Amino acid sequence: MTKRSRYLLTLLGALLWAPSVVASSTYPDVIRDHLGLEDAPLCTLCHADLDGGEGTVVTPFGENLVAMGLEGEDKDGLRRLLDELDSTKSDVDGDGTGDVDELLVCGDPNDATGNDLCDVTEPSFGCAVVTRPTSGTSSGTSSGAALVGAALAAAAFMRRRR
Ligand SMILES: [Ca+2]
Ligand SMILES: [Ca+2]
Repeated sequence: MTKRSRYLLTLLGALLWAPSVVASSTYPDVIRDHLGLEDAPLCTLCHADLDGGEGTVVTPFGENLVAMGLEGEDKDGLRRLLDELDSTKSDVDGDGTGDVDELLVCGDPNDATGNDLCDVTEPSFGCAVVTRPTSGTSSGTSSGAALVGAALAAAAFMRRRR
């Protein structure tokens, strides 16, 4: 095995070890696609902050989905529950407009005062890129570690060639 092939195997291993960041769509993407929205809603539609993650669902909309049986990584279940929310005209904030109807017009189903969900800056990170819920830690951290490992392997290889 040549040094080059060892290097390539090391790099490939590091990349495979990294969590799949782009391969799996997440709940915000499922909501966007299922409802035909222009943009995916922020993680704070359901979660306490933009990091998302298990045990951080705190909003009325998110708590309602959990009460209806939604669990993590159940994209089909989320689609089914969105249809159910739509057909039952669920209105968790009690402002007279259904949750799904609010999402369709950038309204906030968690806020009866008329906040506009589309009038916010999208995060460049957060639950929309977290795809490994079982780790309990940020996958961004392990992804970064994998990339650092790959960079170190490349640097070591380049040093040996000199
Ligand atoms: Ca409402
Ligand atoms: Ca509302």
